[in-house]
Amino acid sequence: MTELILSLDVLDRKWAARIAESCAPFIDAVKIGYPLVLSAGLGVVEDLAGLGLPLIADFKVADIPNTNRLICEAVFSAGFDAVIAHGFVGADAVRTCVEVAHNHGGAAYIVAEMSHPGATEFFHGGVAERLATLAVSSRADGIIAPATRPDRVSRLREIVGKKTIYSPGVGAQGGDLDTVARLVDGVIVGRSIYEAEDPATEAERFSRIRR
Ligand code: 3DU
Repeated sequence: MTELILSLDVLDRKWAARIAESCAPFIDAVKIGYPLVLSAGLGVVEDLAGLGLPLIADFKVADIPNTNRLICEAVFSAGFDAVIAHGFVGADAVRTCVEVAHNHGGAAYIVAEMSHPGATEFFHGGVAERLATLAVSSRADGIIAPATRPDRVSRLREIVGKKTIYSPGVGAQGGDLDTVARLVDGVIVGRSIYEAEDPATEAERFSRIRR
C-alpha cells in the first residue's frame, strides 16, 4: 500500500478547505506550504485539523540551526504533524529540525533530490546520495525524492532502506503514478487533483495506489 498525499498549493483559504474536505476519504495526508500559508495565514491549519489527517508543512526549511529550530517550533506549535527540510545546509541544521519534530511527536523529511528539470544542475554527481545518507544518519523519518526520475528513486531507496520516501512530480510534472507508487511509501499529488473539474473524483482515481 502506498499513501496518497494531497499537495494543496492553492491560495484561497475556503477553496483549500473545500478541496481537502471533499478529497479526505481518498487521501492519507495533506501537504501545504508557502503559497497557502503566506496568502491565507496559519489559520488554515485549524481549518484542516478537523479532517483528522496528518498535516505536512512543506517549508523546505534551510537555515542555520537556531533559525531552523525557531521555524520548526512554530510549525509544530501551529499544529502540523511533519516538516520538510533541506539537507544541503548540513548535519547540524538537519539534526535541529529532526530534534524539534521528534520532541513534538512529529516527523521530519529531508529533500534528497527535487523533481523539476533544473534540479539536476545541483542535485547531481552524488549530491542526492549524500543528502539521503545524511537523512539516515540524522535520524530523519525519510526523504523526498523525484517521481519524475524513478531510477533515481530506486537508487536512493538503496541508501535509506525502510525509511519513508515521499515522492512529488506525478501528473503535472510528468511522473507516472503507478511506476513511482511501486517504489515509494507515499506519492504527493497537487495540480492533477486540485485543478481537476472534480477534485474528489480525481483523488479517488489516484487512490488506487492505496490498495
Ligand atoms: O506538481 P504538483 O502540482 O503535483 O505539486 C507538487 C508539490 O510538491 C508542490 O507543492 C511542490 O512544491 C512540491 N515538491 C515538488 O514538486 C518537488 C520536490 O522535489 C519537492 C517538493
